[in-house]
Parts: sequence; structure tokens; C-alpha cells
Amino acid sequence: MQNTDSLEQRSMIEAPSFDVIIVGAGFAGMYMLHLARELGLTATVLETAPGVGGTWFWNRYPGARCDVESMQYSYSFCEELQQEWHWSERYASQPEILKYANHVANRFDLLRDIRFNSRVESAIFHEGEDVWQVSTDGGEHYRAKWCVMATGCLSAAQRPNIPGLGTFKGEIYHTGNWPQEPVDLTGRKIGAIGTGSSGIQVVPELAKLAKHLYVFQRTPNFSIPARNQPMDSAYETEWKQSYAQRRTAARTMPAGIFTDIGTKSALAVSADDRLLEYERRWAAGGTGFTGAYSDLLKDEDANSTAAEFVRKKIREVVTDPAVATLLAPVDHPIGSKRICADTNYFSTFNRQNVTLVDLRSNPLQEVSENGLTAGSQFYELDTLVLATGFDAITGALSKIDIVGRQALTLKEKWRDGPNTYLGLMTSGFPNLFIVTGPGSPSVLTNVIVAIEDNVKWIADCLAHLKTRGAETIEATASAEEGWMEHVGQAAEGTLYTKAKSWYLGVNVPGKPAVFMPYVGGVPTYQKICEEVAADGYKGFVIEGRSESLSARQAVG
Ligand code: N01
Repeated sequence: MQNTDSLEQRSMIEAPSFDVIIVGAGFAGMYMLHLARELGLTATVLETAPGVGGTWFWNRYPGARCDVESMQYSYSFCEELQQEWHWSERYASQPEILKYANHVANRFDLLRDIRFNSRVESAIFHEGEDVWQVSTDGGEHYRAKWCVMATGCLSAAQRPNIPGLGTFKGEIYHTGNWPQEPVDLTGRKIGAIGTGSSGIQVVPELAKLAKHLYVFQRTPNFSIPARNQPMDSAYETEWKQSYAQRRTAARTMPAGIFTDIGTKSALAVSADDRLLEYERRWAAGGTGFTGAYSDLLKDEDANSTAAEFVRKKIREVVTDPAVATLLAPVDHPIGSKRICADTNYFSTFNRQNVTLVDLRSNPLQEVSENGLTAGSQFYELDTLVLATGFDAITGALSKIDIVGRQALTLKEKWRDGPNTYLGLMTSGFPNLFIVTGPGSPSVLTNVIVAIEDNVKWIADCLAHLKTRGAETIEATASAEEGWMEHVGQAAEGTLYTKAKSWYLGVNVPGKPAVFMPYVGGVPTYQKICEEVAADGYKGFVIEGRSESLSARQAVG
């Protein structure tokens, strides 16, 4: 025991030391590395995967595609980058997004400071030294003053706890953790579980390959046709001629997406006008559908006008009325769960080789060696595709043993739900930054905008700390309490809390039901973040080494 301890201590002392350790080489981690370097800081990125891209590295299931237009789902920080890159489709596919991520990594020479195949297992704050010690599954240790968690909101795949799943003799694939080598599903009897965004994208592709596809649905979801198409060159030119202005305009919109948002109440216009507007948005395609009126996510009556329009569309597309009824969501307001964008999802159920199995009336009993039993029916299967989602927003963080002051673990601190100040830091964990953390707009936005704004804020903060010669920055408990109260109140005024969604964490057994993202929108949130910084980082305690102990005692 003593030997192991001293070995551990020695490797700790010899551990490579950096100004900043960044966990994750997705879009957040890559940009953080770029800005840390610009500040003259030494930085390294630790990444589980063998390549960059984060969630886009892992979600390589057939049909994986972004639901934010590609002209917007990209970095805005470099004019040359956004001018030189060409997107081939209105909505980029996963392979193209991954190609873009690799292009960025090469263009900014990021790879030399990324350690791949390195899963971070623990991050421990050493109070005496004000240093984070970060350790990986390969037994490597690193030390840094600042630690940035760029671990992503949708990066911890959630495997369902279905009895007998381990006994299945066929292949099991999770959409959020799809194999890197090609998978041939031609002629298979496939069972797909889950009908969220991932399920809705993968199902039409599986149907084209399968001998027979059974879609096991517990809850139907609202989906709008994506109307994906090859990039229109005039549209691309239009964007590129005024890219900077459009990016600025996008940041004035709640979701950070440059789009037309209705300013009227859905109930303030005639039924005919409403129908025209919904038809126009349905024909245009994409998730902008719920931006038709200002109160669709606030007022149940307004919402039901849009929900009923989509249900009617489903009934028009699906030829079997019983199947159409099962596919039409009735248990939540439209948009209160993340709305989906699809390509031929509903019409896929008109195919002879596709069967919808309603798990509400035929509960999933068990998986066995050769298939699955739902209700009293056994379905023989070769392959199971789990499109069962993520332990969202906090899942990647809770997989790491993060230990702050006085040996407090983040898991323990967040036992009843995550608490942060601005989603960026959490008290008791000095010098630990979170990109798109709980309490920030994150998943309710074009996440690249949310990432860029958070990372820039962190970089500006690091520059400020460097100038001051500060050793630590830490959110105060009272600032955090005030912020979380504001986050909760903002959600209460909306319909988001009316759905059992991963926004609330209810898809993960035992996870506290707390609405995690900040619904205040990009402009409001960004203004608050900027004001906090301009006000000398109000709500944070910044300490130099000599001040450290006394200041902390004063705060405590
Ligand atoms: O996950 P989900 P997702 N038995 O949690 C079902 C983003 N994304 O990966 O609703 C049976 O939405 C579950 O059923 P229920 C996007 O933000 C974006 O699809 O709990 N069923 C549900 O149907 C999205 O919102 C893109 O009753 C079980 C499904 O699995 C987020 O990722 C593409 C089950 C999970 O749906 C997550 O989407 C893909 C069980 N035991 C993802 N457990 C684009 O950009 C779970 N389910 C387009």
C-alpha cells in the first residue's frame, strides 16, 4: 500500500504542468485551446476519443445530421475560416461536420496539444498549492492552475436499463456511441428503441436497409420536415457577403440563430392567417417552425394551435389511421421537448417492412438471446439500435471524480441538482470553468454560439486574472444561489416544464428533476455575463496567493 502511495505521489510531482487543462476536444475544447494559446498560456487538451469533434465524433449513426443550418452551425471567430469553408448541404451531415472539425484542428495547428485516447477520470483541487491535478484512465497525471471542462451537454450516452439486454446475441448499437468502423445492416431484422431526435433521424435510414424494422416507441415526438437540400450557391454567397453582420444579428435572437421570429401572439391573428403561417413554415422546413408566434412556448392555448397543425400533418402523411394516431404526440406541448427535424420520418411508417410497436400499451418486458418481448409479443431480432438519448448537461461531468475545496465532490454538491453561477463556475471549485454548463442557455441555442460566447468569456477572465497576478477565482455561494433562483424562475414562466424531458433530467433514473438550461436567451444571458465581467467579476472572489486564506475566511 505504502509503495503504491509513494509511486502515486512521485508521479504526481513529476506530472507535466500547464497553465490550463482543457477536458474535451469538441468545438468548445478546440476553441478554448486556440484562445489559451493566444493569451500565451500553456495548455493541453485531454480527450477520450482518438479524434476531435466531441459529440460529432461519436454520433455517427446513419442519418446523423445537424438541425441548425450549416451556414450558422460553424465557428464565427475567424472571418477567413467562415469564408473558405464550403458546406455542401443546407443541414450538414455528421461526416461533413467531423471533416470541418478536423479542418479547424489542422488550420489552427491544434493537434499537437491534444492528447487523444485519454479519458479523464478525476480532477482534484489541491488547496495548499491552488493547483488542479487531473488524472486519466491511462494512469497519466497532469497539473494545471486552471481547468476548463469542455465536456459537452450531449456526450454521455444513456443506455437503458432493460432486463436481459446483456443476454442478446445480436449486435447492439447506441446512436450516441456508434462504431467507428462501417456497420452493414443490410437484410437484418432490426429493433430500434427510442423516438427522440436520434431515433427520428436513424429510423428512415434503417428502414432502407432492414429486412424488417420494428420501431419501439414509448413517447411520440413532434417533428418538422428538415427539407434538407444541396447548398444553394446564391444563398451561400448571400451569407458570405455579410457573414459578420449576420453572426452579430444571430446573437440578438434568443436561440442565437439568425431567423425570422414572429412577434405576435398566435391568438391575436385569425385562424386563416395562422394556418397560412404554419403552412409557410412547414414548407420551409426546420425547427424554426416554433418561432411562428411569440407565445408558442409560453401559452398552452397558443401552443395547441401549432401542435394540432402538426398532428394533422402526421395524419395526412401516415396512411394507417391507427399508426398515425400512435405517432401524433398528445402528452406534451410542441417545443417543450426539443423539437425534431426529420427526413421522411412519418412516411417511413407507410413501408411494408416497418412496424410501429407502441410500448405504452405493450410495455417492454425483456430482451432475450434472439429478440425482445413487448406486451405478450416476441419480436425476433438480429440487431438492436438504442436511440435512447443522453445523461444530458451534467452526465459527462458526473462521470469524472471532481473534487474541490475541503474534499467536496461535485457529485455530492450537485446531489439535489446542479448549482452554478452563470453556468460557468460552481462555488467550492475554484479555477474550474464549465463551458455550456447547467444554468447557461446551452442546449436551447445554436450551441456553437453558446460555446463561443462562454469560451471567449473564460479567456477574457483568464487574461484579467493573469494581469492581476491572481491565483484563484471562485463563484460565491450567494451569487450562485441568486443565479439558480433566476434560472428556475425563468423556466417557470414557460411551457418547458410541462414535458418529461432530458432538459429536466427525468430520462435518467435517480437524477434530480431540475430544469437545467437557462431559458433567458442568448442576448440576455450574454449581457449579464458581460456586465458581471465589467463590474470586476461581480459574484466571484478573486484572490492573490498572499490574500488567499484571509479573503476566503472573510467570504466563508
Ligand atoms: O434522445 P432523447 P436523442 N424504453 O432523450 C426513449 C440532440 N440531437 O438522442 O420519451 C423505451 O430525445 C425515450 O422515450 P421517452 C437533440 O438536442 C440533435 O434522440 O422517455 N424507450 C425517447 O423516445 C436531442 O433532443 C440532433 O418515453 C426509451 C428516446 O429513447 C438530444 O440530442 C440529432 C427507454 C430518447 O430520446 C437527444 O436526442 C440527435 C426505454 N428504457 C440528437 N429509454 C440534431 O441535431 C429511453 N427511451 C438533429
